[in-house]
Amino acid sequence: MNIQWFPGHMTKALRMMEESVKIVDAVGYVLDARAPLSCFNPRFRSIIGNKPCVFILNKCDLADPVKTDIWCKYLKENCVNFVKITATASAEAGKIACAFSDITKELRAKYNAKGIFKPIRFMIIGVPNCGKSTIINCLSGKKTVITGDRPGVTKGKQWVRLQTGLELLDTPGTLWPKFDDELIASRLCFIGSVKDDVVDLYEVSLLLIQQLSELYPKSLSERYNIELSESPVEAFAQIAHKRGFLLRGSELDQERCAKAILDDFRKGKLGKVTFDLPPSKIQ
Ligand SMILES: Nc1nc2c(ncn2[C@@H]2O[C@H](COP(=O)(O)OP(=O)(O)OP(=O)(O)O)[C@@H](O)[C@H]2O)c(=O)[nH]1
Ligand SMILES: [Mg+2]
Repeated sequence: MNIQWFPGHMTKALRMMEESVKIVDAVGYVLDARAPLSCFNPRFRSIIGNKPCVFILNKCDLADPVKTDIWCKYLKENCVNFVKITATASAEAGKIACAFSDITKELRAKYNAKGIFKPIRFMIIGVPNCGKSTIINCLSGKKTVITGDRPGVTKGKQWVRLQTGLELLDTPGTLWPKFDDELIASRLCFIGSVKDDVVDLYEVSLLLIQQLSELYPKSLSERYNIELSESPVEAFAQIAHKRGFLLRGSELDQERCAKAILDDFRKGKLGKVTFDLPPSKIQ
């Protein structure tokens, strides 16, 4: 699967993050709970350096709760700071604030001891569309930054000051120039981190069908009322026929059908799904 999407604004964003990390106290690293491993950007490790970092497992409402628990256990065992949330639910703000407060405890104690009042600064990073801006809005209790159900919504850096003394830096979602692993590339497409225009959506939908059939065999048959099939091409054709995605001469309307399947997945209509399991070693 060939993905060519590393636009200039991502190179600029990574450079901006390298600069900005010097003036922040900690990093909030957002992972989509449906594919946490695929959301690890190989460039982020050197950007974060030694800054305290909390992983934010977001979109838990769309993820398989059993696998989310496996991830939480794994992160805990590896002494990684994390919080699992659904950023679209305003009630989750307290959980995020708590996690941010925990990870900056020592720094705040130091400031308090010296009688210094200084805001605590967090930089929020992650692949496109994982919910960075939504998390900032959740914490601020209102729509402060723009969000959207497509990648590349946040274009530049934006500081948001909260009354609680927190300052949050929203950053544009970034990827990396070359994908060596097809599973990772495909999962980033499924969760909408890669722009739909730069990939072959038919190919992406076949990969989605293939992976869902392996991991959640009932999800497609229940949603589309089709027979389970070994072949993704055959399953795709069944869905197109059931849904009437046909062109003249009963040819399949591949583009409309592919978009519909991906859209259903992204809206959670194919059930709560998680593709990635933890690796044997944290990255
Ligand atoms: N179901 C669900 N949707 C979410 C959640 N968090 C964010 N979203 C949705 O995901 C989409 C992307 O959210 P954004 O906050 O714009 O994502 P981002 O990481 O800032 O994206 P870029 O700025 O493009 O990198 C929006 O449609 C949000 O409403 C969540 O926890 N659950
Ligand atoms: Mg954003």
